[in-house]
Amino acid sequence: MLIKALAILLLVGFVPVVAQTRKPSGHYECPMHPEVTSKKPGKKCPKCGMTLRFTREKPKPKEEAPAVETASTGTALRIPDVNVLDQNGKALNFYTDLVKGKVVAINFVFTTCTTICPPLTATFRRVQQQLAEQKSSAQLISISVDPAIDTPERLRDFAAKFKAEPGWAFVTGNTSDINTLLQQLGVAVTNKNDHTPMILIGNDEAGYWTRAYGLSSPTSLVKLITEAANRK
Ligand SMILES: [Cu+2]
Repeated sequence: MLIKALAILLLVGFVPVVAQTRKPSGHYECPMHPEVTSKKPGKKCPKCGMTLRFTREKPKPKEEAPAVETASTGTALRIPDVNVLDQNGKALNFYTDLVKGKVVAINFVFTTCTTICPPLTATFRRVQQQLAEQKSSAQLISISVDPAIDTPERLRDFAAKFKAEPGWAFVTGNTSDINTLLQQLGVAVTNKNDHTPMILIGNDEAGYWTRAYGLSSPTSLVKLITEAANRK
């Protein structure tokens, strides 16, 4: 009798375990707003309208994502002064040379990407042209999410292909420095093909940062950059 009861208990306990292991562990997450998550597929982000994507990791506890939170609330973002190289092979300190005291727009690309990087980069090109037309300027920065492959030479060719003008830095460096940078900016990716079309727009002097969808129209991005520039 006791054995029978135990067997039933074991069976009852066993079934949910099997069901659980079959379910892929993970959640759906907005590529632009990682704090927006859902257990169910097909949901859209209320902030930007993008469909949430399946992500294997468990949702991050809130205290682990301070960079993301600060970025989306428009307050100061701590930007590391890591050593980087630009497309001309020039050694720069990321914060001091590219961000300090400036209005900046940053996107995240890699040169061998065949999906969103070409349109992201073409959008930045149009943003640079439109800023020049309205006689305003901002430092544009494209950070490689694949620094081991993206040498300065590769970045120079990539920049030339998209007719980047001066004032647009393509940045690479050693993998650990670039990873630190990406983490601080809240865009660390475990797989480069999973990288987000998010761009960061900021006014360092005003301590103002905001995020935008990198494939928005160049005109709407220019508007956000101008708004950031006008912050006091
Ligand atoms: Cu890409």
